[in-house]
Amino acid sequence: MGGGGSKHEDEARRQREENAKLQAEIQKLKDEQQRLNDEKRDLELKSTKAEKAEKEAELRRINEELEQTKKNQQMMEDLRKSQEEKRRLEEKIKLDNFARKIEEAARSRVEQEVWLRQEAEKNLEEGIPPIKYPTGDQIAEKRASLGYQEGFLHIAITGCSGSGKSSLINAVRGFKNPKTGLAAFTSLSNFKDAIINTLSPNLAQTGTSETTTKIQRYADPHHARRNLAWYDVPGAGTIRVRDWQYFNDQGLYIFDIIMIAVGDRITKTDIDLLFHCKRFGIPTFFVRSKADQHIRNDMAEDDEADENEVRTGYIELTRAVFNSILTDVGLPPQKIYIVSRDILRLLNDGKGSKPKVIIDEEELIRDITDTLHKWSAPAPADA
Ligand SMILES: Nc1nc2c(ncn2[C@@H]2O[C@H](COP(=O)(O)OP(=O)(O)O)[C@@H](O)[C@H]2O)c(=O)[nH]1
Ligand SMILES: [Mg+2]
Repeated sequence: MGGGGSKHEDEARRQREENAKLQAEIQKLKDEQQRLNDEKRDLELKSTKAEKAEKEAELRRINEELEQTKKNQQMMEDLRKSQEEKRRLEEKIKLDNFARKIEEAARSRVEQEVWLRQEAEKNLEEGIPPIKYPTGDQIAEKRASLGYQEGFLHIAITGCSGSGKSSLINAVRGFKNPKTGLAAFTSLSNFKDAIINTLSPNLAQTGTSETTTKIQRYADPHHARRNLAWYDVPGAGTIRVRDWQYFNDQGLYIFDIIMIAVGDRITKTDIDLLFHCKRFGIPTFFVRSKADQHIRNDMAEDDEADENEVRTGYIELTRAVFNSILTDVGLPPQKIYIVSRDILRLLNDGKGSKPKVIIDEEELIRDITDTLHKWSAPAPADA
């Protein structure tokens, strides 16, 4: 070997090379460390990000839950408030209704008294003899003789002779009129009917001449109306006495309800009856019977008449006439029930057939039944 290199130089070179190697090694390690550090930082960064996101999500969820709970609480509170408000309103309505009822009762008592006083003064001025009112004894006597029973609703049907009173009494109880006279003997079954009818005190006798001479009481076969007593009163027009005397003689003042039947036209007698009922504070049902007959008659007057139109015209005219009469004589407005015997019977005979044409028959029955229920219902204890 070129011998020129000293041992010392070799050593130095080797040392340098060794050094350089070490340096490279160190650098490599440093790089590695750097890489690891970076990786570590990266990893750390990533994991904190994920953790943070998770924490945030958790936080959001908690917030949402909190929000929801708050909302629920608010809803419950609102609900409670509105229920309380409703209860308060209901309470108020109940009290208002009660107050109104008392006020109405008081007002109608006062109105009735004022009306009676005015009437008495007017009669005095016009020289009309004062109305005679029954004494307590007379009332008790009439009640006993007519079979007035506490807890029963007593309805008298009055009106002129032939106005259809007895037919109404039969029909509202679901019965046909008894066959009488010649008609009873036209067939064997009619004959049988006639015998049954004669023997049956349950049917009100009907006919063109007045058949009722004294007040008759009839029970109602309907279970729902078992506390209703019907009374057939002799025709008002048949007795020639002062109008109030008829009312007093028949003892009409003892009745709970008076039904006035009008057949063909409204007469002074019918209006007098309305006045008497008002004097005695007795509610009335004003009934225009025989509607079928009237409509048939109107139809006969015009060949081209349309039945529906004729019926509508008849109903409107009847109501208008009645209203204008009431206004003229100074009576408060009230309903007029337009009915036909046969329709009333079909609605009440329990066979369930529904007549095609109903005018006021259903309403009449409903209003009577309602009146009965109000009558027999015990007074509410709390209102
Ligand atoms: N077509 C028809 N005839 C009736 C009606 N109501 C009663 N009548 C008849 O009118 C007549 C007198 O009836 P009635 O009930 O005896 O009258 P009252 O004298 O008031 O009792 C009788 O021939 C009944 O058949 C009805 O709604 N339609
Ligand atoms: Mg009669």
